[in-house]
Amino acid sequence: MKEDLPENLPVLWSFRRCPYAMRARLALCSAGIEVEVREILLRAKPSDFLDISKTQTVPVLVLADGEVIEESRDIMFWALNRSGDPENWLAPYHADKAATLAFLDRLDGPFKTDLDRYKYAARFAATKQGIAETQMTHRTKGAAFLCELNDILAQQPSLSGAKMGLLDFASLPFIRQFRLADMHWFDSQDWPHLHPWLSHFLVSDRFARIMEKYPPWQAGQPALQL
Ligand SMILES: N[C@@H](CCC(=O)N[C@@H](CS)C(=O)NCC(=O)O)C(=O)O
Repeated sequence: MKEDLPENLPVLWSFRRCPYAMRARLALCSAGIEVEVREILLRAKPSDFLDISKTQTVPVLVLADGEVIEESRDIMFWALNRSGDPENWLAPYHADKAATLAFLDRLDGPFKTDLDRYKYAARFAATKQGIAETQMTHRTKGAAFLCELNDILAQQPSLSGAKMGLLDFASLPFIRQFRLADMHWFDSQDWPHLHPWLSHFLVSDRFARIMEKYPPWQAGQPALQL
């Protein structure tokens, strides 16, 4: 975290534990793009954030010219394209755009739905039995997707191909969350290729860097850099 920043950096409105914000931060770091980070509390969003964000969700990136990029996926693509993609994260996209977008749609659509209903089942059912059933149904569906990822990782070192890239870093924060719902259960699953892929990420300097803690942003505070 640096405090002495150049002026007119893009501003990233972020929330440390949000998987969407994590993948945006991962892409910005890979791209080497300097941004001012403004950490917010989702239960107390500052008015400056509410004023610029249509969706009122994080992450949001505000460029120096005032352009606002609201979707994490768009922030990833913006950062990688803008920087010339130094780590070649976009290799799978260049190789097969339709398959890459279909993967991201599946991840952000059905898998994220299963993740939320598994992790926060009490929000989706009224009785104890209903909660338990919701949890099991969506854990099973999410696990089927994770089995598929394990099978891909049996064939190649990463979801993106020979090297870690867009598909890996777009999905790892969500898979981490799926594990956190019940680590004992997750770690006991027969996914011999998925487990080391996730663990490697969780102990990486890359992950440590984007998980640095920032105090919630307040108007007038010195700018903090990612
Ligand atoms: N489609 C958005 C979704 C972002 C999103 O849903 N973020 C959550 C936090 S993980 C959020 O800000 N929720 C608003 C809230 O909880 O008030 C993206 O990909 O950036």
